[in-house]
Amino acid sequence: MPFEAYSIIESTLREGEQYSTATFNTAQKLEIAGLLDQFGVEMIEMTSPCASPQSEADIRAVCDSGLQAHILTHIRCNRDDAARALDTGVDGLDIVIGTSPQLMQHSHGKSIRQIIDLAAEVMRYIREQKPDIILRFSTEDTFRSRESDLLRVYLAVADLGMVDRLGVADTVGVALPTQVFKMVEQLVRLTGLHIEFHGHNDSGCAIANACAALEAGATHIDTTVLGIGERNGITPLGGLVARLYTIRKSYVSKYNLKLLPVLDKLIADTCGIDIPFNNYVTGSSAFMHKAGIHAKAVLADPTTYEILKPEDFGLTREIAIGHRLTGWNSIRDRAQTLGLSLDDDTVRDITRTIKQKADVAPLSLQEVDALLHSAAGQ
Ligand code: HCA
Ligand code: CU
Repeated sequence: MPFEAYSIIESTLREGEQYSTATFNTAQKLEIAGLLDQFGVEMIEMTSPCASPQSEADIRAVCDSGLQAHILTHIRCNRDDAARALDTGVDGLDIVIGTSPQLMQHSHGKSIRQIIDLAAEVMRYIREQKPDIILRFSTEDTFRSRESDLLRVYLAVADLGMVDRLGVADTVGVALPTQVFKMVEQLVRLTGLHIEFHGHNDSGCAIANACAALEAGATHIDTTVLGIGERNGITPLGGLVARLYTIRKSYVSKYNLKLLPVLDKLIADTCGIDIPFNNYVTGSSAFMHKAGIHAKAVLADPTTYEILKPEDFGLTREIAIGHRLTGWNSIRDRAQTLGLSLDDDTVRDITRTIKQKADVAPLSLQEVDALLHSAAGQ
């Protein structure tokens, strides 16, 4: 079954570092990697050692910190980058080279033939140096590449018998779930290798595309905490977890879900941003119920309007009551919470008062409570 044996390649320390306000120092990288490891991600991808001296030192620091997760680094398809990356002691290398006409022309200027030859040379070199390293080969901008070019490259690399995984990357966030499904399904069928999906969110499909990749047989999905990355980022860890949880909770039971809010907050604070109000699981309104009809049903049985259980993530639901859409069931529930015994007619009267007042301006919880206390004479 596709969803039962997948791994997360958590790339907050690589793709995430490409987010506009992300600059993690060594201590922060160690903290983030440690928390991701406790959460249970299987692999952590880090910025290339070629990026800067500090990037190289930080890979070594994370490798030395004794985490369960495999530590990977991300490099261009060339021998020098590979040599520097091998020297850091990482468990795996993620190699990428552009295959779309745009990137072939403006990024590296190589033809498909040259890409295949270079990939073969680099893979051979890596395997000679470290036969056991986890090796992935990916094309960049897969979904704007010519299908015939892609198949030539992937089949040639697969035939070398040297890679553990092939990656497909929706670098510009252009792919539809159906396209991702077809591409992944084809690669699984033709190569029998593990397949990784990396998807950007420019047009809002990053989570759906990751899910489509898994449905088609992908084994690895790239995420970042809060989805941070180049431009508006990639598949968010929390969003992927929410998506898979709602298909079947057991698909995410291998992860320590209660750490998700801690991770989201850590990255938001470190990057100097807020968690978006509508974020999956951890947005301030993710478990907020407002309209009287919703609140009534949720108070009777939360599954009426909740597909995720806040308790599973160490969170609580909230019922907003001081507004004009409120209902008397919510107000009665609040009175009970405060330990006040009010008859139904009184609760209905207070509800009418709240609605009238809220037509002018919403009431705070304290103001609602004051009305309830005064009606109860307490
Ligand atoms: C990049 C591009 C990349 C690579 C993805 C991958 C993309 O910043 O190097 O190697 O899986 O989106 O194509 O992030
Ligand atoms: Cu990317």
